[in-house]
Amino acid sequence: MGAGNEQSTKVDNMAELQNTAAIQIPAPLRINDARLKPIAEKIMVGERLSFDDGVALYQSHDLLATGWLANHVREKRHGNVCYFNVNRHINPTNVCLAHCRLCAFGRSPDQPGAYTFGLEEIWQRAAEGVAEGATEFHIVGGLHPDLPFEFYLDMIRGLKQRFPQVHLKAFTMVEVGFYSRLSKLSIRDTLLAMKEAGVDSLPGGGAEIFNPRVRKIICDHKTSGRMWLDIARTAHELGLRSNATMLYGQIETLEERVEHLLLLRELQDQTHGFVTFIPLAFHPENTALSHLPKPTGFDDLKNIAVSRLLLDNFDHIKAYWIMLTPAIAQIALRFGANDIDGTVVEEKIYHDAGATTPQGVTRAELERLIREAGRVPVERDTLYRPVDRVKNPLPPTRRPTTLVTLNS
Ligand code: V47
Repeated sequence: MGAGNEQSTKVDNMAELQNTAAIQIPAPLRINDARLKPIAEKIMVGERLSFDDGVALYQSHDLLATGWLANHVREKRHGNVCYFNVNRHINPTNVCLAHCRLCAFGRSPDQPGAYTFGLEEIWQRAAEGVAEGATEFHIVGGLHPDLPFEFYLDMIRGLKQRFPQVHLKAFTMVEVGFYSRLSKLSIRDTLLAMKEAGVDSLPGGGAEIFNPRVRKIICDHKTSGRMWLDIARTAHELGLRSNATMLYGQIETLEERVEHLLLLRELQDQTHGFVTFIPLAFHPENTALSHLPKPTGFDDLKNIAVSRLLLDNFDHIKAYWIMLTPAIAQIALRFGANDIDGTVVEEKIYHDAGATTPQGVTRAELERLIREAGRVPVERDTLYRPVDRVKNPLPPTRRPTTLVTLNS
């Protein structure tokens, strides 16, 4: 039987079904948890959600209704498009003074596994990224006690000089706070020096959970939540856009998650400087909190959906595949996320904490993941401008040895 005939049979069957009184085509949104009904009404008319709405969404087990609502918002903003980028993570050092209990990446200077790359080595890694078509370097590292601020500025200047076409997304608010203390410059002057050297935007890390109760336990020596927000505000005022994150699944309460999201929403109302929000699931392995359970897929999808619904002034919600696993990241594209991050290539922070995902994927693999989820892959740069590979063709393929295909 030809495809056309199959089609007409399907249509006839559908008409038949609709004429049968006993069988009803289900309504597109089915809400089982009555507490979500008034929230759904608000969302459908574009009304802003409150703190209590956020807590109710987190408390609800009606994940399909929450996901449907988040997907509705996501499709209204972005249609069927899912963004990805070709990027390269560079972590110049894992030597870190902070010793956060949440972290498996940081090392004392004399601890086995401690490393610090020299400038030439960093530029070499960057050159490999460029050979793979990277449009972005994502640069974050530990708070090294002995490297001067000039080292980081030289690194950035060297990258900009060698690869002026590549966007430098470098240094979290926590690193900025540390460099400011190190160099005895104000936060504003530290950011200005970074910008002058060639930093184009800032990644969203180090936000964890802003509430001081949580920070005291998971990262007590780190920049406070208030300070993180102040540094982000200053960066935005200076024209440096940034991302934002939330580390969920450690010891925080649902109320503390909502408080965190609403603080980001409040700042975004004022500066419009945040580009994308990335919920990050805590990976406990090899950390001082290794007794805590691993995040569940249910909680991962709920965090994607609730952040899409609460952060009504953020354009983009990213499902970071490294942290979620490609399988959950794919489903997240139907629960509110419109971005799956990038090729990454050499991820250390999550892999030191026991992540079992590959350290990087090819562009083709990312596109396949997105297409299989029924979305249209669009390669973007860091600021979500589409990358035209006709005008800027990919370099001849040179698959690095660190790459693993997802189904291998
Ligand atoms: O700041 C650290 C988190 C962040 C662990 O801006 C951990 O585009 C889980 O911020 N388990 C770094 N999480 C990653 C990050 C990021 C990732 C992808 C894209 C962007 C972006 C930013 O990872 C840290 C911290 O919050 N982290 N240790 C751990 N054991």
